[in-house]
Amino acid sequence: MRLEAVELRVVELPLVSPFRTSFGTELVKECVVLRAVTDAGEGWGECVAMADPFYSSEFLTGAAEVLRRWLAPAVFAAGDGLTAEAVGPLTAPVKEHRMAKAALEMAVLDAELRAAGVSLAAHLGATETWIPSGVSVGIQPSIAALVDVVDGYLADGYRRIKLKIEPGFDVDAVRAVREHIGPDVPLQVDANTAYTVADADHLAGLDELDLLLIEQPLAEDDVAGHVELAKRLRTPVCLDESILSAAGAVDAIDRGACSVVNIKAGRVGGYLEAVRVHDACRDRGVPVWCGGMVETGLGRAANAALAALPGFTLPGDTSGSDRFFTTDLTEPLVLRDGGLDVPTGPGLGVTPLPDRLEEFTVHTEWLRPS
Ligand code: OSB
Ligand code: MG
Repeated sequence: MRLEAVELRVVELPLVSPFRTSFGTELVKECVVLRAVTDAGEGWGECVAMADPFYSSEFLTGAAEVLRRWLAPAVFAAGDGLTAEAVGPLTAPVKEHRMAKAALEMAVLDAELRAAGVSLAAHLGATETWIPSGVSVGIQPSIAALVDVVDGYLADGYRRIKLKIEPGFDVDAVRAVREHIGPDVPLQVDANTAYTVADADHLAGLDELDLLLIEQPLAEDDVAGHVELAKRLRTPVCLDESILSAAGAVDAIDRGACSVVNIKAGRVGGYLEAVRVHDACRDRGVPVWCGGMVETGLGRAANAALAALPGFTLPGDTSGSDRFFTTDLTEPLVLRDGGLDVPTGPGLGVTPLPDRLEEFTVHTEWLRPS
């Protein structure tokens, strides 16, 4: 295969409601969407870098720049014989920028799989045709509002609730939700690095609430802090922001920093590395689940494929399109019995609807070999 051109778009989709985390409030979804044009046909990629560098150091316009100046040229230079597997090695001279690399690999992989008539799920090694879905619930203006929002998602059928927490909106809010939903609904929390190890005694107040896990309580580079916290909490510690590769996951697990791993393909540099994270965790008996980055239907379909691998033993943040969007870029992914059917069509199994893509695009450019 040969990469002939890449269409780089910036899209903006309105959200159904503001999504608040400890690092900020999103009012719209903004991301880079790539169309890889190859001699074997087209493929689509979505970059999960957010508008601001508050979840990680990557950000939308930075990702666009690194794609246009270094990543696309490196893959154009491969000429004939390009494979999706080669995109990682070809772009390795560029340090970090994993979300940008992941988007380009995703687009090339989609093109390759569409040409071969193979679904992403089959290619990655999926063993399930349907996956249970959890939902990530943003920080709300009050505990009463939080309980109402959770009720709505349970009525939709979600199988697991994840509450965003931050200092001042944590143990009391989670206790109120646990008392309201009862002991049987799987519940977990995500702090997005909002605490320090000095908060260990306070966070131990979560231990009696029977949580599946606490996600990323401390700073992304604070491995030692997570080791210490894991010893002081009964609630299992799960890492998100800290895990950037399969090797990093192995290191965190071996050091005792976490006993569960959130896998996001963008954060680790692509769906192929995500499978390697999954394999490493599975070898070590560590459960994984599929995280989300408020993806459009493109990334959402790909996440459903990834989450169908056998080591994904906990429900992911694999919500239906309508959790975030009234109108998605693709045909919506629709919740069925509290989960998603794994797409079966070639590649991602979904494509942007042309009129939607035009409606939501705020910038378009073409990248070509020089
Ligand atoms: O930490 O898991 C996170 C969204 C954006 C950035 C980081 C995170 C999240 C979520 C939402 O929790 C997950 C989703 O897409 O449903
Ligand atoms: Mg998280």
